[in-house]
Amino acid sequence: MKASLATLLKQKGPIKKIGVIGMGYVGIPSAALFAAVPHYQQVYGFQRDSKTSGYKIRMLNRGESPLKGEEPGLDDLLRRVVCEGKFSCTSDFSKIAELDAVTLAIQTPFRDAKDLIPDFSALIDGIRMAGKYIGKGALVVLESTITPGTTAGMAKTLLEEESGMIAGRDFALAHAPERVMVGRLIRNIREHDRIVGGIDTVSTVRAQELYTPVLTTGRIIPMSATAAEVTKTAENTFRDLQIAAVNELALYCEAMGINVYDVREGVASLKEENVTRAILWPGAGVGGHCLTKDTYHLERGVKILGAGLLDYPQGKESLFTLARNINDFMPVHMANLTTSGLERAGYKTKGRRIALLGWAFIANSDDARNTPSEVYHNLIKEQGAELSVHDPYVEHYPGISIEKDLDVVLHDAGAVVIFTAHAEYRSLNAVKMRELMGEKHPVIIDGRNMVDPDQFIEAGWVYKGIGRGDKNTHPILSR
Ligand code: SAJ
Repeated sequence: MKASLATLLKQKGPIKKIGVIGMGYVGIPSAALFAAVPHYQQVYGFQRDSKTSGYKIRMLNRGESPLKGEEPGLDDLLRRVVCEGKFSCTSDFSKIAELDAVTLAIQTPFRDAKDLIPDFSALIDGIRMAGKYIGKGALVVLESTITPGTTAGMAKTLLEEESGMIAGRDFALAHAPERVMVGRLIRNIREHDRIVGGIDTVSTVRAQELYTPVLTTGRIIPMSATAAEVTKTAENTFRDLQIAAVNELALYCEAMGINVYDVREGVASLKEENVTRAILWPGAGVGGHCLTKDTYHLERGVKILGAGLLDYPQGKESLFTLARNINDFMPVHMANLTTSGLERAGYKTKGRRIALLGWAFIANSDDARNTPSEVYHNLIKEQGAELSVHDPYVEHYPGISIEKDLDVVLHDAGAVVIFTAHAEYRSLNAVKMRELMGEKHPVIIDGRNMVDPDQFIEAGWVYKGIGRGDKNTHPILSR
């Protein structure tokens, strides 16, 4: 009679050796934190030695982080665990055979959001590699954000196919979604509660054992693998929905001639015991690798797991995808504000030079994945404008030259458009900028409420801001 998984894990003893497949924003801090746990003996980071990302292996083995941008605590931790010989990075996936646990932190973008077709190619490669080498009693954990049903479905099938073993009998399998944000990776992994969902209880308990030592203030929240997948996709979908709600409100406020930030302050002021009116911030768009796709993972999940079972208003679009459409509209709205702003200054968009401030999708970061700035850039370029891009953090981006010197992008520009809330844009000076631009009525479009409209209006600018219906039709002052 085959020993049960629980017996197998008991015989195997506590987790000592761990592998992390995927050396990116999630995998690197996770591996370093596992390696910092005293009773974890060895941690391997697995990375294919490809032209595009092979360099990471050599950097990591020198104790250097290949992640750009500020990541408090990561550099010191990495240097320490490499120095102690607890962490190393390799492209030799056969080392997985000696491990007690393997986690996968691999990107899961969508190939076609409209038809809900994800691009799981990189994830499938990673799962197959894990399946090829795992031994009896190993634990496999998916940390990537995935369509509900993937762990107990596709992943289980692939692992069993590659290993010739049975999940839940010969090895444990779970989903423990990452919940990190760039700029605070280490803190998020330690302090956020960790959702842990196994395909069975034994797998959940084994995964709890893996993550508990890494947490400081965070707690483990155990549930089933599918519930964990829904939790993760839902928390990002809800955030996207909240942002869409305040973006729609901002569009309404523009049309009604009022200031959305007054309204926001009012709505947020209604507090009572344990109840807050969570109203987020309107803006020029929603970017990043998470909110832009996790709604579609949730939609795909209910389409597959709930096929024929969902009771929903006939012919009505999902509230969640509608929210996606509203947030995807915001960079388009920024283009509309630019065109109407230039018209107020007496110009067509065609032939105008526009200074685009902020290429990163989020403030004070170099992360430009799915940046809304690109949607705007392409739209305005199509209208015949010439664009120059400034960003203090983003170094490179395919097809875009990013300028570090603000004066260079402002020189001879007819309009300035703020897309990212980088801190330095709070101290823009209307008079100095106007001189640099050499325009009688330069135009400014504020997509993140970074500047004081009155300072610019006073200096003879044409001002337009997201949600600023109170200012967007201001009289133009001659200066
Ligand atoms: N944004 C707004 N208004 C807001 C908040 C954000 O327009 O009030 C925009 C940002 O400018 C950005 C985008 O939305 O373009 C996403 O911003 P974010 O703050 O949500 O950053 P992410 O996508 O890196 O982080 C989210 C977080 N999810 C939740 O808070 C539910 C993070 O906790 C997740 O770990 C991360 O997704 C992820 O990896 O899933």
